[in-house]
Amino acid sequence: MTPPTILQTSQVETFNISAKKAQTVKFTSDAKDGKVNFADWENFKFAPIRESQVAREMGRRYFQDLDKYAESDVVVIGGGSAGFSAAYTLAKNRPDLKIAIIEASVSPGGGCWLGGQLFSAMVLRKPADLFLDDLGLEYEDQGNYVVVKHAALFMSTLMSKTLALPNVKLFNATAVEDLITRRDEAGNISIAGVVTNWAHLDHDNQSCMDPNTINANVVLSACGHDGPFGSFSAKRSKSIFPQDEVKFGGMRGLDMNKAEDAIVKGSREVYPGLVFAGMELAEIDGSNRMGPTFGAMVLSGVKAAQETLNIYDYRKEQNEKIYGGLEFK
Ligand code: AHZ
Repeated sequence: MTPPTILQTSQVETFNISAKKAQTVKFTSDAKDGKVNFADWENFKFAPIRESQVAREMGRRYFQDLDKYAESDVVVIGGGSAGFSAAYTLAKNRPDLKIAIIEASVSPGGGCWLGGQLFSAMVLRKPADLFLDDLGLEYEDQGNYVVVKHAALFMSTLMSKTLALPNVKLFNATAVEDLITRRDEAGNISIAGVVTNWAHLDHDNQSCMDPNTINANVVLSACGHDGPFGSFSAKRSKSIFPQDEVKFGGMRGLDMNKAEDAIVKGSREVYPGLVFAGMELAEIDGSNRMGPTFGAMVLSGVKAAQETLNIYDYRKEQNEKIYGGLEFK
């Protein structure tokens, strides 16, 4: 076999030099002297750093966030299109509330990085275009529906707008393993937070790996439809609220027209302190799936956020009563 040809440095340089044409790269960001010029590559140098500085900047902030969000106002489970739309709406409308998003995957976004069958464009039926306007996202108007040129453009914009809000913290690579429950004097159970763990722990080789907890006045679950990860809270609720009539109808077949209205209208507090949004709700209500049209995921998040705010003060008061009026910050 002929060995691969390895170019000598001089050959690479010769090639580059013959292909080069001087170009100016412009940045208008935080220029100190009126211009940013990375192009002086000969004299290019990063400012110095010690490795421990990097380690401490990351570690300190993460542990400060764990401390701050151990008492969250609302926990959103699942960072897909419904979960992020809900978190964005909540955090924007109530800057006084601390919103934690718990996402099992390292890469948040759920099933919303592509349209259907791995195609790029994303279809949203009106009136979901109003949400896109709020995000400042461009789309093609096709009458009854709009098209965003790439689902990833939608998801990354929604994510960046949400994560830039000062009252939101995303804990990704973190799974909700259970729900915190409370029983009031009358014996009624409500949800008062989540039980978490690193998502990538190898539970199979350890006898016990105790989890961590986050208290919250309302939990908003948007874990997606059933599958290896999906519909976690819906499944767990079956044994937490066994006295309730079983609310786990199982998602029905695809019907875009029926499915989208049903999911948005049905987004609500299903169990005390536990609001559902997105496709997890289809599993509870036994409603249809809609496949690759995303208006319902977005507006289900908006409706679920509104339902959360409607019950928030009541659930907070109830939570504090259980602790004899103690307030938690
Ligand atoms: O990783 C999951 C995903 O990002 C995350 N998740 C699930 N269980 C979790 C747990 N702890 C933390 N126990 C968890 N995170 O929840 C996210 C769900 O996102 P998704 O995009 O799957 O759900 P969605 O309801 O926001 O959007 C669903 C969109 C549709 S509709 C549809 C169809 O009709 O066929 N298919 C999809 C994917």
